[in-house]
Amino acid sequence: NISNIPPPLQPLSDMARFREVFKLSKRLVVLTGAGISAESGVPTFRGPGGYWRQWRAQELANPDAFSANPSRVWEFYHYRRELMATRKPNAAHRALASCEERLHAQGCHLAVVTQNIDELHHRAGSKNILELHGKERCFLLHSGIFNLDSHALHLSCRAPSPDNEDAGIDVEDLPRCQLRGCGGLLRPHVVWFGESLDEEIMNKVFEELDACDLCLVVGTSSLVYPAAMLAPQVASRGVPVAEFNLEATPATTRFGFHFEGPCGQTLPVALA
Ligand code: BV8
Repeated sequence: NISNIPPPLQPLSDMARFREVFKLSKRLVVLTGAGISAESGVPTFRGPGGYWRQWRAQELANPDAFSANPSRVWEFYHYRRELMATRKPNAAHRALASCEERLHAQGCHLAVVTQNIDELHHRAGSKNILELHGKERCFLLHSGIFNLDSHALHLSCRAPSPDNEDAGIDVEDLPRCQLRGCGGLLRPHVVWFGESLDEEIMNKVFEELDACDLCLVVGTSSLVYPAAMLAPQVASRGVPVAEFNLEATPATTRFGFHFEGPCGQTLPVALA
């Protein structure tokens, strides 16, 4: 009967126990998602700010949406890029950066593997960062020249409220390649849904994960693949994994530690 069914695995939330493990760690990998930037005022994908106008990010962050309506997708990314002009790293980003510096001085190693494109880890001072899904700068499809300007985009309202109309910017007026003789339409330098992740970056990620003796998973819903399978793979090797989130996720029961709360508060305590 029901009383004989063992309770689901309740991950430890014993900070003292985690810190014993952390003190022995020589090679740490920290996987981060949108939740680590939430306390910087950057909307997450599935939280309250998860919609831009009437669309979820997933409906815009894909090649079909871009070819169907490049103006709308560019407005979405321009809004997100402009938002970052007034957003700063929070205590969680800073705790990771100072922990990386401290471990490095002790001959140890910390790598940040992030799904985020907001570059807040860079701005907080982290050095060893692997960006799974790119960064928000636009780039040419065939050469890595970055080009951020588009007068028409600056004019468009871009505001996220659902009753805002599309700016309907002519494709000729969207960010274009400045290389002589090209003039091609630029796109954001990110990995969209349905696009493969960069092989070189993934190889480096697997090297870090294979070598780590402790893994943290911070502020991700663990819903998007292949990022969502990385920490469970580490846990399946018997390496300790600690999840820092506001709530349980589909991956929580795979991990030995789960610390519930805003990571801007929990992570600095864990890594002190
Ligand atoms: C690929 C860049 C091969 C762009 C992003 C069916 C089953 C399984 C997989 C698939 C499937 N169908 C298709 C797929 C593959 C698909 C996928 O996984 N889909 C999902 C939705 C089912 N994946 C892909 O397409 C990937 N490519 O697989 O290539 C291939 C090729 C062709 C066809 C098929 C496969 C590419 C995925 C990358 C997409 N690009 N971003 C941009 O940013 O605009 S994804 C984007 O969402 C993020 O980068 C991130 O990766 C992802 C998830 O977001 P999170 O970071 O987790 O954020 P979220 O809002 O979801 O959660 C926030 C969390 O933080 C919450 O848990 C919340 O509780 C917590 N939190 C909030 N505040 C705090 C907090 N925690 C702590 N403190 C706080 N203060």
